[in-house]
Amino acid sequence: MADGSGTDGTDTVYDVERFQFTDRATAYTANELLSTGSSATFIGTGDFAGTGQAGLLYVANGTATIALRSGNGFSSQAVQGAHMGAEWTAFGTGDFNHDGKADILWTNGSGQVAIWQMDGAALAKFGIPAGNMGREWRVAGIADANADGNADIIWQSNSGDAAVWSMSGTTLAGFGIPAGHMGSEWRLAEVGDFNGDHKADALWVSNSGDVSAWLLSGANLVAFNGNVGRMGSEWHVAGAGDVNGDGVSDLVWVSTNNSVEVWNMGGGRIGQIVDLNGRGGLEWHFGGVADMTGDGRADLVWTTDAGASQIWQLNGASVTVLSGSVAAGSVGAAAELDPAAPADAQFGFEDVSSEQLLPTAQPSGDLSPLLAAAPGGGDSGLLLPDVAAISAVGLELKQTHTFS
Ligand SMILES: [Ca+2]
Ligand SMILES: [Ca+2]
Ligand SMILES: [Ca+2]
Ligand SMILES: [Ca+2]
Repeated sequence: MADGSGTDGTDTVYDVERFQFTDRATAYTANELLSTGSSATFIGTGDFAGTGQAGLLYVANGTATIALRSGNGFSSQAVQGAHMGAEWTAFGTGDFNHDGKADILWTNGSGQVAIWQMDGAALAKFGIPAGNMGREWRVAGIADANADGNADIIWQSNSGDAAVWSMSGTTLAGFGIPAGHMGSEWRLAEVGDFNGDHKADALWVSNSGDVSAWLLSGANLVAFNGNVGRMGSEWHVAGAGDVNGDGVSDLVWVSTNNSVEVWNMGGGRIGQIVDLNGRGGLEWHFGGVADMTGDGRADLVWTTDAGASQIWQLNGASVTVLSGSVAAGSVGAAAELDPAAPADAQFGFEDVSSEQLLPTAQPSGDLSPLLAAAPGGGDSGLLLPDVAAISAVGLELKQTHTFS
C-alpha cells in the first residue's frame, strides 16, 4: 500500500487474487481477469536469460513470446525476427549449447528438429541439426544424457525403441540407440536424472499404468528398473525436476481432477511418495517443473488458457502459491474483464468506514491502468491487489454502475 491510512488520494494496491462486487452477484478471480483473447499456446518453462529463475514460453502461429521473471511477476516479450512455418511445432526447452540459457526445440512431425538458441527473449542463433529420424519417431524429452552440459534430445519410436541425439549447440554431435526395447504399449513419458549421476534417464509408462526406468549413460542402457511403481489411468506423468533439492530429478504426476503426487526419486526408484496439500481448479493446466525462484529447488507451474499462471513452491507436501506470480504471457494483449462489465461500470477502491469511492475509475472495464499501477507493473501489468492487505487498511475494491 502506498497510502492506506486515509480516505483521500490514490492508493496503490497489489496482490489481489479475487475481486468481489457487493452490488451485484459477480466475482472475478485472477485468471478470469486476465482473459487475453490470444491464441498463444503455453509450451513450457526455461531459464532463457540465465538468471537461475525460469521464464515461460508461449507460441502462436510460429512466433514465440517469452515471459521472463520480473519482480514478483513476469515481463512478456515477443522474440523478434523469428518465425517458423506451419509444419513446425514447439516441443520444449533445453540448454543445447551449455551457456546457461535455455533454448527452444521445434519438431516438424517428419523426424527433424530445429533449434532456436536464445539469449533472453532474443534469438541468438538458428539451426536445423543434420539428422532425420523419420515419421515413426517422436521427440520424447530434452535432457543432458551424457553429462557434458549440453542438453540432448531423446526420441521414442512407435514400436517402443528409444534413440539419443547428443547435441552441441545446433549440431548433432552423436547418435545412439540404447540396447533395450519396451514394446508399443509403453510410452517414454519423461526424461530426467533419476539416480543422481547427472546423466538423464528414461521413464516409461505402460497403457496399464506400470512404470519402468532405464538408467542411461549417453545412449548406453546401464540398468533397467522394471517395477518402479504403478499409477491408475486417471494419472499422467506431468513433469520431472528436483523439487526437494537433493540433486535427483523427482517425478510429478497429475490426476484428471488436478490432484498432484510427487515421487521423490533415488537410485532410479521411488524414495518417497508425497501427495500435495493443494489442488487447483480444472481451469488450471499443469505447465511444468522448473526453478522459478532461483533457490535451487524446482517449483510447479500452472497456466490457464486465458494466459494466467501460478507458481507453486513445494516444501514436502505443503504448497505455497507465490503471490504476484500471475502472468499474462499474453503477447501484449490488455487485461480485460471476462465476463464483460456493464458499459457504465466504474471500478475503484472504497474506504470501508466512509463508503467513499477513491478516484480510480475504469469506465471501459479495461483494468490495465489499474493493474499497471501495481508494483512491478508497467510492462508486466498483471499484478492484482491483495484482498487481505486491502481489508487490513479498510479498503474494498468496488464496481459501481447504474441499473437501467
Ligand atoms: Ca543455450
Ligand atoms: Ca549432453
Ligand atoms: Ca541418471
Ligand atoms: Ca529430488
